[in-house]
Amino acid sequence: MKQVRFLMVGGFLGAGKTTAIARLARHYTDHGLRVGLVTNDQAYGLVDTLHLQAQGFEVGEVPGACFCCKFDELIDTAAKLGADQQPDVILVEPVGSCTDLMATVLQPLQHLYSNQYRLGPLMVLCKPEHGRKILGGETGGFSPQAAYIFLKQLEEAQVIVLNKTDRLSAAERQQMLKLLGERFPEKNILGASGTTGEGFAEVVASLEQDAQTVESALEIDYDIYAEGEAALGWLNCAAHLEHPETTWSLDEITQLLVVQFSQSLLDAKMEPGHIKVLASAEGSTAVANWVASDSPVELSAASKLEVKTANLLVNARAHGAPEKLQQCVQDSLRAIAAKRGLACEITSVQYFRPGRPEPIHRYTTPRG
Ligand SMILES: Nc1nc2c(ncn2[C@@H]2O[C@H](COP(=O)(O)OP(=O)(O)OP(=O)(O)O)[C@@H](O)[C@H]2O)c(=O)[nH]1
Ligand SMILES: [Mg+2]
Repeated sequence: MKQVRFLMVGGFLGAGKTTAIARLARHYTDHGLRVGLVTNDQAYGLVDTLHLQAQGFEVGEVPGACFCCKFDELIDTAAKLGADQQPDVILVEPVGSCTDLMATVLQPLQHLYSNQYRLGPLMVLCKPEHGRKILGGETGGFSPQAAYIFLKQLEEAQVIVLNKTDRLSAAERQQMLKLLGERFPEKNILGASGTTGEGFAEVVASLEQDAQTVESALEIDYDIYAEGEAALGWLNCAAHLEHPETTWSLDEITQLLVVQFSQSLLDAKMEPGHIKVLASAEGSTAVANWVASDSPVELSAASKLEVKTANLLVNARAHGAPEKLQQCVQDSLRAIAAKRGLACEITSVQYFRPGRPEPIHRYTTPRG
């Protein structure tokens, strides 16, 4: 039986997982390999799924809880990729607030499905915007428990990638690599940029190794982990925007919305993990993102479209109460719509604090 390469790329909210996975998927496709992707979220209506599909990739989605709690769904979703012809490589993106993935997902997969999948090393991206502070002993605007998750993600990595190096000065990059090296002296640590491709040859080479056997599971306190996740407000929402007569720039409004969210969250003192909006119309998409209180809002994908109507998907994760997050998002949507004379209808919304992770499997020692 053909063994499909199974690669997981983790890392904190907004670390650049989806961007890196898209780059890796393009790399493998360019080399003649068939690629399938799997996304994951605590809620439904994922920006990442639509964003990756818009780039032409085949994407399976596991919504509603993290992979460890939905292990069987991950297996079913991965098995359905490629329909009549299996992919050669499956790239998997876990939720950015998840950790202990080695013990709860990868080891069980290796043990139970070794005839189907060949595991690569667990790669974890270090988000520089919060990493600099958290590795320096601060909490980066989050609760100490959420900062604990950030560090546990890196601790269980087999390859750590300091991502977004294009955004760092040589001195900042050196300082972050030094901090990572001091804290994780045994690990393979690389620097790369999912956006520019700098350092990606090394990233690809490191993924060619097989996963190393882990002698014991990550030492982790599930009470702290659960508190860390529950300190985050989580919101997924869908909306429709329309102007009865004139066209408007999809890119400009998408970016303006995230700028408005960012101002509202700054006023509420809610540190963003990742606020992202995907707007779609006429088969094209625009995506705007905000990943840290001291970073600018970015239009990461432009549509260059002038439209009269568009559908929006908002995925927002920030430190603080989900009710406050919902208020900020709703008020911002209404404010921008009113300013531009647009009719805005919110068609669905889910907001909550993530529940305690309850893994289906947890392997504490390797199993043959
Ligand atoms: N400058 C720069 N920006 C990047 C890089 N990688 C990602 N970004 C930006 O960081 C933001 C978040 O990127 P994503 O790839 O969506 O991050 P993610 O880890 O998938 O986010 P979640 O799925 O929400 O946890 C977007 O604005 C990206 O354009 C990079 O290497 N350099
Ligand atoms: Mg993502």
